[in-house]
Amino acid sequence: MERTFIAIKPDGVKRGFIGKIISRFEDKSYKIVAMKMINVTLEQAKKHYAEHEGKPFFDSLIKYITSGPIVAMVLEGENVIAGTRHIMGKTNPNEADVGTIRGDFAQVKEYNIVHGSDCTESANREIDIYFDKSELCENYKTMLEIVMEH
Ligand code: IDP
Ligand code: MG
Repeated sequence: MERTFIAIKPDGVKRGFIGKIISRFEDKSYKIVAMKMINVTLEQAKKHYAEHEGKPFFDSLIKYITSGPIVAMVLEGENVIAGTRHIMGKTNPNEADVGTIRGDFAQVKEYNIVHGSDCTESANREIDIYFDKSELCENYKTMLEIVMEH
């Protein structure tokens, strides 16, 4: 089963959308394997966004992601990487469809309230940046998993 790293960015936390954003993923029955609220360190931020180093918005992006706590999550499910990016909508909230998180809750490309990994390699890399193996809750089954066993 595929896993992804999701983060509610500092603007999502400050604007009080933690519950609403998590609900979008829970509604789809993705399994929450790990979740915590943390202050991103400069080192974590630079590692996370290494692919954007050198771009005009890089410094501002690092400042943004370290500007307050994020809610970090590991979600699991069938094609969860593509599925969560679909639920989040396009990077630019003005191009994101209505009904997506970014389309419904954000206005500006930079401050788009949520992050999701874009491929398996990114997911594994990002999960490693934010979570210790011991923080992944692998000792429970969702109702969906229980039902699918029967
Ligand atoms: P993604 O978050 O949809 O995967 P990326 O291209 O990986 O989009 O960009 C990472 C983050 O950097 C975006 O979510 C957004 O916060 C910020 N960002 C991306 N492109 C721009 C830009 O052109 N101007 C300002 N910020 C940007
Ligand atoms: Mg990205």
